[in-house]
Amino acid sequence: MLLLAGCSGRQSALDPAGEEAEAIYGLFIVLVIGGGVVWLAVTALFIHSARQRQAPWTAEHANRLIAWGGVAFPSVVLLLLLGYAVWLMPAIRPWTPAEARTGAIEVTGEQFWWRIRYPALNGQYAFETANEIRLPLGRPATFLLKATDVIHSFWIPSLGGKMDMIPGRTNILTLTPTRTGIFRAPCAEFCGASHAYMAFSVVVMEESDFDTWSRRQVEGHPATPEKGRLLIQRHGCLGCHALRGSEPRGGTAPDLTLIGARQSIGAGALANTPDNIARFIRSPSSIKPGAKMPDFDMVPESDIAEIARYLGGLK
Ligand code: HEC
Ligand SMILES: [Cu+2]
Repeated sequence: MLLLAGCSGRQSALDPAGEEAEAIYGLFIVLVIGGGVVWLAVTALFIHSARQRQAPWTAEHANRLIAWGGVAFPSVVLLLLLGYAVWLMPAIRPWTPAEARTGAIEVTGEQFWWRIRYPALNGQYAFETANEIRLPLGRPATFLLKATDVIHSFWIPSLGGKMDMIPGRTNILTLTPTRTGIFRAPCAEFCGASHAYMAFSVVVMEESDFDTWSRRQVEGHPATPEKGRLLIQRHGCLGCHALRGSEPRGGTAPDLTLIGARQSIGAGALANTPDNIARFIRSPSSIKPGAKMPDFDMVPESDIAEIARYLGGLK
């Protein structure tokens, strides 16, 4: 029972919150119970025959046992399992972008963070964000999975199976959330020194909350002449990061437009607090080895605090 308590939670394939995860969970249960029954039956047979202490079997008797127990039985079991898996397959098949009414969310794996682009009607993307995916409850969401540098793997255990992200290729995956909540999705393919610090959060919301959130994202944040924003411009952060409403528009690093509303910073590396944002800016390399952002420990402490306060307030 104590061990079973570990099966629930925001990153567990054994606590499904989506249709595809439920199908995989069902397959898992059938395999565990089926395997358990076979094991018990063989063990019972073994004990039974060991107790009997009969004379050795004739060759004909032994051959019959091999034919039934070693050929017929496994063939039937494997055929049944294959039939079940083939029957299950259409349920976990990806939708083509044309089938998915809502357009497809483009997710790109980068060392060591996730670029996320939401679709607009005109085939462009409506807005870009990073390290957090929000989804409306009950609607199938199709993901176009890409990578820029090395192979990463996209896996939201609570919602479905995993799919590799391969440079130069687009893989498609469709997931349908059936429960609201916040889930964790780790990168599932070793991709470099900070692979273990490469996760994103998935927030499944009621449709009306989702619409409010995406409208906020499209609007971005007004470019008010606040001190924090001016410091971000002055220290050159916008060479890499985009902050919609400000020029220039960098694109090689996570979009910071509404970073204050995210669950975590640094792709799941730290809780999202102004103190942690300051820590990250001062020295990303001490939080994520190999991170592709230089340390900014030469920037005055008061400037970093001001920037962190400003970014934390972008909700
Ligand atoms: C050379 C490009 C570059 C510059 C310049 C740069 N960054 Fe970054 N920054 C990155 C990259 C790449 C990441 C992603 C690191 C990771 O998570 O692996 C990042 C991550 C971040 C994050 C975490 C984002 C998130 O989604 O959690 C914050 C906050 C941040 N940078 C702030 C700043 C600030 C403030 C400055 C200016 C003082 C700055 N950065 C300058 C490249 C840059
Ligand atoms: Cu990775």
